[in-house]
Amino acid sequence: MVGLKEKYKDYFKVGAAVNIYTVDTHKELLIKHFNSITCENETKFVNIQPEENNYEYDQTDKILSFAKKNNIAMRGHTMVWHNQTPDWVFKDATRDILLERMKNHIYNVGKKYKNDFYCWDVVNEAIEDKKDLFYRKSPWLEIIGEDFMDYAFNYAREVLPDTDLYYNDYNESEYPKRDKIYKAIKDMLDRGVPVDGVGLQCHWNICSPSMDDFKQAMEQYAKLGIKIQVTEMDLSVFDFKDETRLDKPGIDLLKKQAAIYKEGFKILREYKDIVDTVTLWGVADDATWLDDFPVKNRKNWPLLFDENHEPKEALYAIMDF
Ligand code: 9MR
Repeated sequence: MVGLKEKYKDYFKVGAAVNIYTVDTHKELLIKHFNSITCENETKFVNIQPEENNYEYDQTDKILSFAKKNNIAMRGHTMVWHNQTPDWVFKDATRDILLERMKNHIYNVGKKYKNDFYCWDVVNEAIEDKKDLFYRKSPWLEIIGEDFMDYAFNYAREVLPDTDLYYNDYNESEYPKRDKIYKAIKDMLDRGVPVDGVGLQCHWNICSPSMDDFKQAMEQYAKLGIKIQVTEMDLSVFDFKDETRLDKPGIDLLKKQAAIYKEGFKILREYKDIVDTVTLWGVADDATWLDDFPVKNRKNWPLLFDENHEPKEALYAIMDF
């Protein structure tokens, strides 16, 4: 079978999230099928700068050396987020102090991987899911104010003139969240803030989003006139509120999953001129964050390769065009 990256070479890069273990355990699949990788946790604030001015780059460097050796591009994830950010960042912070800490972090990590990462998720998940609020409540918003994203992108551009800078979020196809994501980016662009792309996480499940909604969302984001990446795609075999446990997924379920992947990739191919990369949030079903979310310790099968690293229906479905 031809590799995914080969099959999609005229469309977009195909990526996977990795960690320091899966670059060993999943290396055959990574090398054959993927030409972009994202660190699942290693490049987050708490991992990179757990204490002020104490930068830890060893884990990322291990993954980077794997990427370089195998000619795989790397995306950065993520600089400014409400999660996985150590407490010291917000401790006793005034607006000026927090902006200074933000700038230091972005400058340091940006500079370190300047020649290595082709893009960064500069800000992650800043838009609120609930209808009545626009921005998500977070210490970044509360301490700095609504212009915290402007600062983050401007700092990132200062240190990374040639790297694509992304705003990344989930529930990207849901209404009204997609209108809010669109508006937040559009307003930044109108203010001259350097946003090069929108990252759609695409943590989907067997029931949602509908592919009609996804298509409409793509149409809307395309109007921003910037690049689009799918940054964290996977497809849970359970509806979000469903707490069922299964020993293994039935063939019908896997077929349904494959059909959604097929349709999703078909839509993405239609936007190949602006879709830069489509990244899966993991490589194979033996290592997925969904085994612990939203139900703790429940097996899930959301990816394109099974627990034995064999292709699933879903893989064949997205290769069939
Ligand atoms: O997959 C990541 C998991 O290992 C971590 O425990 C979790 C902690 O917040 O973050 C997961 O990755 C998230 C990503 O960084 C941002 N979008 C949602 C992802 C899944 O939670």
